[in-house]
Amino acid sequence: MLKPEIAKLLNEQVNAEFYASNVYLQLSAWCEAEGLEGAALFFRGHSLEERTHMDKIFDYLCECGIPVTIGAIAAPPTQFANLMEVINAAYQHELKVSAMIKNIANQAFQVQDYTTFNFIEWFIAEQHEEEVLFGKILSKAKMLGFDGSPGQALHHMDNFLRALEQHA
Ligand code: OFO
Repeated sequence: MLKPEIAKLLNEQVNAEFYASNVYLQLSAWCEAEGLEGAALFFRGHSLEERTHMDKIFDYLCECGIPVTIGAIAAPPTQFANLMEVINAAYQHELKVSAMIKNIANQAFQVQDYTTFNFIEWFIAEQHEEEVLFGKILSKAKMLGFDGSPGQALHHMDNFLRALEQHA
């Protein structure tokens, strides 16, 4: 049986992953509207991935006999100056999620809930992967001297993001 505080954190994470999925869907919509098809594809893929994260936690709570509550999901940000701002927003968002996941691991460990601790380890590895991925994207932007302005670097970044999604 899950301790109520752990069940609460996991339920909050279900909603946070739902929000993350919407954040990426909105970023994808922004990119589509800007004609950045590669970036749109990349963020669309990420949106779907976040949805699978939500499912994973949802299933775990169901297995543990905890009724899941889906709350109101806040609207994600819609206004961005350029693709660089979009990439930075995504990276910052991932850092926030990493902190939430680490907090669950920490709390589970403290109350000796090793089943949840073991379950959440997958998410720790996943967040590490996400941070590495966004680090790679930021390095590419730096290499190209990309600051979000229109031009060749923007075209390269769009293609780079498309390639990342196609090889994911
Ligand atoms: Fe759910 O992994 Fe990113 O946020």
